[in-house]
Amino acid sequence: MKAETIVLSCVLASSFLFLTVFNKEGKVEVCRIVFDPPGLEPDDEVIEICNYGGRAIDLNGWRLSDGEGEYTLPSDTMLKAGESLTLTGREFNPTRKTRGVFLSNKSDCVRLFNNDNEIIDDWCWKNSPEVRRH
Ligand SMILES: [Ca+2]
Ligand SMILES: [Ca+2]
Repeated sequence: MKAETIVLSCVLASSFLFLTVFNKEGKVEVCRIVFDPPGLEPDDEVIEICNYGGRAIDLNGWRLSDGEGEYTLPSDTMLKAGESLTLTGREFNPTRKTRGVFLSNKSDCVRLFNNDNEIIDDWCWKNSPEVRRH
């Protein structure tokens, strides 16, 4: 029994270590938002997702939300290290519903969730045409 407990402890410890390393290498952020585009609303709105980590991240099952609408990223979306994914309103709100992901020009928030429903990034704004982080 004791040996089993030790083995289980080792397995749990290595899982924890793996998760820690995984999170450290996988740094994904919402890096640019254009909520008040010069063109069409909401078609030309932009949400850009950047991978600043050292390895590719599978975005299968990841979601964007503005608190009203939600958009699930396409299931085959891989984001390589150092690359970014630019999504427009044509993708995240193709039906142009105001209750969809429709980015208010005054104040709104965008949240990025992974497939475990954890918040990866959370970004709010007020009164500026475009916001950028880096
Ligand atoms: Ca807008
Ligand atoms: Ca909104």
